Amino acid sequence: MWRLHQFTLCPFSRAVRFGLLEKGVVFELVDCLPWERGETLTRLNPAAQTPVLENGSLVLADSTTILEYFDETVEKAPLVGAGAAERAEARRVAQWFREKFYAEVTAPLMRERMWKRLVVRDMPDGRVIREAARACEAHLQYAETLLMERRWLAGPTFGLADIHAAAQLSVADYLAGVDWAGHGQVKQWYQALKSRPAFRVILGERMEGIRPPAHYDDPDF
Ligand SMILES: N[C@@H](CCC(=O)N[C@@H](CS)C(=O)NCC(=O)O)C(=O)O
Repeated sequence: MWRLHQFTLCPFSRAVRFGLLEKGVVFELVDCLPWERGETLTRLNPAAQTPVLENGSLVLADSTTILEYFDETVEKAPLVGAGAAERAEARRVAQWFREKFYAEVTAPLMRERMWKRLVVRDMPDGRVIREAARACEAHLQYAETLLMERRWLAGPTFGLADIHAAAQLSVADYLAGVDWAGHGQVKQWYQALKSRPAFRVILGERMEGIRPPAHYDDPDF
């Protein structure tokens, strides 16, 4: 049985869970907080980062590596398109959200509204939150332009880019960092994601000590 070492508000773990559930892979969750530098996580992944997926002696770390492994080994629900150009676009948009959106939006929000609250019991820095909100607005605008000409973020079919974007956006939204107003196309796309059973499982979970806004898991937000 696959075991996924993760925590509820880790966007990279969410991406892996979303992909595995879409593909019908059976796994169990092992909750762990990377900042605790636990013995098991550090042994499995010397980088001491979540997510890590293990099955006996096989250990996979890093969300991209894990999702690629399953895209190569499980035929159901392919995550990147059939043609080389389609695959390149899926990877480009996925990386945009995994790296750029994470650095400018998700990571600052996690530090200010999750880590400070749960670990160091400090107040969030309003300046950092406002900067993350400005960055989020620019990313939503970019997604809006992509979705003007496509059904899904990287093309006509759901896949890797949607998974990484949904994972990052859902954590930012949980931490009250997303203003959806004025982004009709993105809202429509996110509504379609919210109706997917795999994503609903993820949205149904709560991180102890932090409550999301009321609209968070509402399909008609
Ligand atoms: N490139 C990795 C990034 C994983 C990552 O940064 N995970 C965060 C939690 S969401 C973490 O473990 N941070 C602790 C650290 O970097 O020390 C991936 O895509 O899986």
